Amino acid sequence: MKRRKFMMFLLMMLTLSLVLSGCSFTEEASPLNPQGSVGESQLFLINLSLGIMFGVLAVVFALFFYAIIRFRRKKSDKDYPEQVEGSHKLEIIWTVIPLILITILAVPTVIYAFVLGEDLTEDPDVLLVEVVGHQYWWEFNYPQLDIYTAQDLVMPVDKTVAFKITASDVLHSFWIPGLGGKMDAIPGTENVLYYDANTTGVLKGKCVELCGQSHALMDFKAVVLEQDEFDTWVEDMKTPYPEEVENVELAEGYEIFKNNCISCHAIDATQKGIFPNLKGFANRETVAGFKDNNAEEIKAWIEDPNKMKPGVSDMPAFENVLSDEELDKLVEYLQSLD
Ligand code: HEC
Ligand SMILES: [Cu+2]
Repeated sequence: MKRRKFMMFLLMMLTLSLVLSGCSFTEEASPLNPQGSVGESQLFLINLSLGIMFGVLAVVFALFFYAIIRFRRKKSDKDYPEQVEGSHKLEIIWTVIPLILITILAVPTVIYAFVLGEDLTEDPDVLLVEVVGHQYWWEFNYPQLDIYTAQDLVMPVDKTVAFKITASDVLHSFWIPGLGGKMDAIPGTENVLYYDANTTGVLKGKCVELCGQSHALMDFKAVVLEQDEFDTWVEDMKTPYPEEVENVELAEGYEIFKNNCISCHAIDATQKGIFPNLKGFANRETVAGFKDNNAEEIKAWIEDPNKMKPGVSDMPAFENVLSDEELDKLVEYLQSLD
């Protein structure tokens, strides 16, 4: 019976450790699988401190088990064992060893704290991105390139990208787990952070400060491109959407957009608006930062943003404003915004 209880206990512990570890067995970029030098430095610090901790743990447990087995009370023991007190040698050993370990831990930690905390936003060789957190979306501005965009953070591979991070309403926090640590986005304050990516691809980004009802849906994507693809993206973003739309279907959609949406959504990336700039929307990974970018989701979003993202207060619902046909035309138009 006792044995069964023990096995149950083991099983519970195993399950718990799996749950706590998030069961992440994928190859996805994460702090434990970083895709850039910042994340790699931080992983080194994590491994170093874990290594030292496990080393200490192993030694302490080994001594502990040795002591309880070797000095276990025997049947023949009638008295207390001989009581000893004070040992210069031992005291020096257990003072000096921790000092050495703390030093090994402290030196790289302090060095990296300064290196990773450096403000590179004035450096002409880095790409500067201004990040603004809003309930519940991300604005990304590229002042050097005169580009204003949202939700997809497009960046070139193997290049340092410096971020100036702030917020427009409440506290948010900017984080791309695959690239490195996070940084608070605070209204009225500009925090700085930098990342670099060493592989191309799409990485997950998140808001990591509880900021309201849809905090958990305040996601974005970091799209890492080869330098030449990035240059093409910049060029595309700077090409204005034609004033006159030739395609008849699209022209109708554009008309509906002009009447209902353009007061909030710019479609010219060189124009800073107050709400998400929709230039390049067709190429975005997601709708509203977290839904697959397809016609169905776009339509559902326009019909009622609040249904998808509870608490969105700035974008009205259009399900009772526009007809089904108008919505379809609008979706088609949005899908032409490249
Ligand atoms: C009063 C301002 C306002 C109006 C009008 C408005 N929107 Fe929005 N829209 C927003 C805001 C704010 C968001 C971001 C909400 C969020 O994600 O939290 C948004 C988000 C979006 C997104 C998602 C953008 C992305 O990159 O994922 C789309 C698409 C969109 N709106 C389309 C439209 C269309 C189409 C219309 C017109 C029928 C429209 N909006 C009208 C304020 C507005
Ligand atoms: Cu947030």
